[in-house]
Amino acid sequence: MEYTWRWYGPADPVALDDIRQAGATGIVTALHDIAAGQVWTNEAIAERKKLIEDAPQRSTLRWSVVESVPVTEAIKIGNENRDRDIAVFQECIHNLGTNNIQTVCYNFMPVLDWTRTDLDYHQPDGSTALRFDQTAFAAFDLYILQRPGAKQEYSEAEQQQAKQYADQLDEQRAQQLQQNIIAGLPGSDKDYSLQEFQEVLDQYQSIDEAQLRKNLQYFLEKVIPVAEEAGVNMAIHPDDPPRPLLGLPRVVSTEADAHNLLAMVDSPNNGLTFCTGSYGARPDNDLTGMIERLGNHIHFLHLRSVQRESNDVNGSFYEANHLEGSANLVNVVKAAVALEKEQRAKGISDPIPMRPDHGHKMLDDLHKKTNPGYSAIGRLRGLAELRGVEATLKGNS
Ligand code: DNO
Repeated sequence: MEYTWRWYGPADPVALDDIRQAGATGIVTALHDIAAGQVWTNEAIAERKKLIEDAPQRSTLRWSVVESVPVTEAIKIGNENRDRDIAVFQECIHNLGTNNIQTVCYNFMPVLDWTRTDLDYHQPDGSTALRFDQTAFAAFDLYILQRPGAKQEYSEAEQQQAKQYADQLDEQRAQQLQQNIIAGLPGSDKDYSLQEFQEVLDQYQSIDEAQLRKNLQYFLEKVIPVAEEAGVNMAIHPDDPPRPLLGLPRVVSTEADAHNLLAMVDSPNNGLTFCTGSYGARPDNDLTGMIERLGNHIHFLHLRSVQRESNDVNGSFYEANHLEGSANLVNVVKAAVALEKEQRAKGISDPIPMRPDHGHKMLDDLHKKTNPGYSAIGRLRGLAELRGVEATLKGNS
């Protein structure tokens, strides 16, 4: 595996020099300062690449993966602006290929990207983790956002629990919950107010799961040929959490969804980001089996383990240490190593880029400003543990 690290650009509190010391050689980043729907010019890409790669006298980093090129709501909704926005997306892919960046992560989650309710969930060892609490989320949906139609999506018992939860929130905690859900996480392209948020949700009123799949297919049919020509591997990130939220459909949550996506456009460039944290939040996703079956369509690995708090597909979960939690990352790394071996036999010698996804806030992280999930030391621990697993499996430790 190629060891990579997500970097949010020059404003990231974890600097490129820190990343060099963490043992990563690949950088995963995006031009976060360019709004969704705007072109990433050749010049802007080249400039960022230079910043990452030109560091004389120091060990080298390369810009390995883009995470993410944003897909606009117009594309996901399929409205009158989608062709304009797809043309921009195509141009971004073309320009990234020109700059020799060959892996592009993106996602097709309506409105919200990844979502958590608690960004500082205390762990017994004193570190803090990210958590998705289904009851807190329902409390937000039913009693803070007060989304029309929300009630039908929760059972009586869930509504009652959510009500109890909402009743004990003071103003500040209610505000915090709202902030965490709709504006708290790095990488999403928008900060919505509650009202704006509801307005965007409303635009999805007529978009059900089948329609969202059609819109994804339309997008892929236009984008994958451009990616083929540019030599870029497209890697869709799964839904996080992997289930519909707020009445919005989600279509990249399960193994069947992944196969469905690959069948939409048959091309090696039409591939996946295999995120063990996102897929692993569902008990019915068999992670190692998925790696075996999805095989060389996996262009990028996000390795982390969530602890599921119940066996329910809609259950709560928190992010465990990388070698703990519900996913068995030793088996996952084993499957990834086997996949690379298989690929080498077919003449594909490039290792699969992997990043330690998320990490606890721990040690010095606890006293610093960090991007939620993207602390330096928590991820350093994760990367070190995963490298150790790989080295042991390969017998070169
Ligand atoms: C979640 C996050 C991200 C995010 C992607 C989607 O799991 O850390 O990986 O969802 O950037 O494109």
